[in-house]
Amino acid sequence: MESWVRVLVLVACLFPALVESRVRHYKFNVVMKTANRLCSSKPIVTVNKRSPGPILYAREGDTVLVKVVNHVQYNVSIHWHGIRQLRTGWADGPAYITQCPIQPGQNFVYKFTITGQRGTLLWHAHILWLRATVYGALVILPKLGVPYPFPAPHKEVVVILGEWWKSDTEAVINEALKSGLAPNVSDAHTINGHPGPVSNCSSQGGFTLHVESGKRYMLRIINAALNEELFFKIAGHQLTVVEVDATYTKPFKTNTILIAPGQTTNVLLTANRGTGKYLVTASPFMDSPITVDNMTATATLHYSGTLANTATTLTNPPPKNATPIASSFINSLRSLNSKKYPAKVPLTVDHSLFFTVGLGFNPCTTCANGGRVMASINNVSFVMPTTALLQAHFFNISGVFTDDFPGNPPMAFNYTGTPPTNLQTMTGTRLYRLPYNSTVQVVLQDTGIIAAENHPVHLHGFNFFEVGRGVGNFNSKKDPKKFNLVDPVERNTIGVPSGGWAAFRFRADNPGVWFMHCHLEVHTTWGLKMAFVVDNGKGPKQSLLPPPKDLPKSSHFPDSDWIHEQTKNTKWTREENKRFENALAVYDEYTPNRWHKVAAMIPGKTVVDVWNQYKELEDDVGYIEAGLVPVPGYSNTSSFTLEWLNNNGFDGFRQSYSPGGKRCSSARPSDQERKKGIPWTEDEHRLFLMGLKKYGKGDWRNISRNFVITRTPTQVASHAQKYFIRQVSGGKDKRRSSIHDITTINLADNILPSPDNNRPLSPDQSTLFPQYPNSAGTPRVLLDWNRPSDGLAMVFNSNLFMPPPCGINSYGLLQGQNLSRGALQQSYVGPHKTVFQMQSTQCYPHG
Ligand SMILES: [Cu+2]
Repeated sequence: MESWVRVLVLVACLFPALVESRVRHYKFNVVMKTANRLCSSKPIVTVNKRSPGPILYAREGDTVLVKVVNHVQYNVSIHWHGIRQLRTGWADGPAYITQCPIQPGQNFVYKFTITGQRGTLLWHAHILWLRATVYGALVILPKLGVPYPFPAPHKEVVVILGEWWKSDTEAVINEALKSGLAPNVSDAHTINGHPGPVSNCSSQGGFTLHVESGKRYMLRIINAALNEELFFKIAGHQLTVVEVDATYTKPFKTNTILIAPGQTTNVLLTANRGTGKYLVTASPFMDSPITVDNMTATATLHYSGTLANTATTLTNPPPKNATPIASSFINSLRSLNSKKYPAKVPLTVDHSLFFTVGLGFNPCTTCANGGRVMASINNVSFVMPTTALLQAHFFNISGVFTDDFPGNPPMAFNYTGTPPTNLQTMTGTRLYRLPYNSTVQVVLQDTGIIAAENHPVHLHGFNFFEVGRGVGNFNSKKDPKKFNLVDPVERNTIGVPSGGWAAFRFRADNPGVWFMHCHLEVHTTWGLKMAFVVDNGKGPKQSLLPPPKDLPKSSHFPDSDWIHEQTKNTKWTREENKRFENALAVYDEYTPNRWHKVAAMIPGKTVVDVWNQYKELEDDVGYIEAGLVPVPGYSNTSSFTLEWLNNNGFDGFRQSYSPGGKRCSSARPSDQERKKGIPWTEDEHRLFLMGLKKYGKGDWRNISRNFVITRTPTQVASHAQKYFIRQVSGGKDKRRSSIHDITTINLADNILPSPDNNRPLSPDQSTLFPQYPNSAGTPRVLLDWNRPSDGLAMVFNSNLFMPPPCGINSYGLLQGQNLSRGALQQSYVGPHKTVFQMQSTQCYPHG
């Protein structure tokens, strides 16, 4: 051996950390597949033709690349549930929150590094209700050579729980949205994809967990169900809980575990019986009067050497309303809090938030009961944006969201007692802004509106510590005294008890936009969601990284390659500035590919250059406005010729820009025809100032929407620009007086309307009822994909029911389709029989 090779090998042995981190590549082909369950078959969306999908294995410290190729007719995005995504929020996955969805025929490589985490998590689709079948386990092994803090198991097995509908799940939720009522519950629960033997239906078998007597196993249990918390137990065996949500816990023994959607639990199981078969059950937990799927999914624990005709030892699942069993399990959870794995609970709180979570009821003339069930946080039902929030945040795109999410409910009431008379919720795309590294306490208070209910609330981008929980109303004086700040359980999904509250703390050390929502999919759909926007820190590695090159296209930056262009020249000449101003005037904020076009008008400047210049200009105007800076270089009005063109036909252009093209989602609701070329009236200007006061500079869309309703956002922007110039030019200006001289100082506070109480239906809400093109006949599509395992090119003939292109919108009704379940089912029935295979545990990373 060459000596330098020997040195390398020696280094590798002495410093395993230097070589152990690996890059792991996965390919997820999202494809349709006909699946058989409960004596009926239907086409489902799958990853690599499997549901549950492939297990993603990695080690702590690894970088994971997953190429997701969308071969189906839905828009798709995948969420790596519980992965912290430090500074890489672009790979988090919730559609319209951190990315535009991957459109049919498109692909995206999710790239993230797993830092400081090891354990079991899950991945799932994060759009529509696709996660009903698009889900799988995410197993993070400790770094090479690092042992578990508990006795090593002989073998590890993934046990992933799910829910199965005979009907198409998109049809189920669309019907519900149309009627305003709750969606149908599932027809069965599943364990590794199998409901288990079902009466009246020839057995398709069930999952079998093979064990050898005397050996120790680790079960990585995941609840991937859409809408139900589940109990899990095994006849005749105790389970030792050692980890939840990829954080180690103090080990404790239990007969039954409780697991909410989005949660994971690792348990050790000792096969301490000689032989035999033992029933494994997954059954619903629901301790309020809400309809659930009562079916118990079953599997079998099978000792090697057991005779085939041996009777299975049975067990009764807990009653579905077994609150004491649920509470006892949750109250037993504690962080391991060892020297190696300390519980870093924030001991002080910078932001103390009190959020009510629950249902509501809003008017709806077309709905069955004249209204629709809603859900909200602090009475805000979150409206999904049409531009991804993270992009809007990173690129400072105004009008997509506001950062005024209320830290407290708008009105105090007896949350778990008599509900208020008005059950209506507000709507909005409102975020809560957090400075980098601030500490946050959130108390989630369930409300009894319509019905009290458990809410498993999931926070993206962070783990948090569950410092307390209780029944009834949270008492801000007494309850915090009982908080556990020593070894509270650390997780990413917290179960808010029915008619009670739960409190958690976290440190906002991950810049980006982070979704928080109920992990009961039905509640999320109804609006029980919000997001935090965490600002960049000032230090190194405290900023959100730029978006990846292949991030699915949005309306604002259809060609996202631009970010990777190099900055060429940071100095700007007077001439360049002038060109820049002209370009801004020509291409307004709604212009697709705006910065490319602006850059094209200034020779020698790249897209990044103009972007930076724009940011600086914006800051300048802000400072000038605030009176912090004596009028700078731009003082002389003749050199500051930022006269924005007044609506030079962009509305028409916008409308002709096809929503089927590169937009993030549905077509931007077309602005009504508004007056063009007509001078602003004094009243309009006053309304503008009110809007400016309410929404701030830049949110022209909301100012147009809620105040100056006679003007488009572009017109408002243009007007604003003139107004600010007038302000900047101040006394030096010798021009005639104008309405621009009316400033906010002239406005009496008491005349400010409160548009939130009385605002028209937000255009964003119209995305609930989009117009779909009717699908012409049964599509017959030919799709190619490579199965990563064998590399064979396959031909997929979807000569079955396919929904119309839903790529455009997440919350669409299938208009023009027959929505009756029977009709759908009939069209699903096919001769295909599919066997879903349990993932074997032998595909560990070997590096
Ligand atoms: Cu909920």
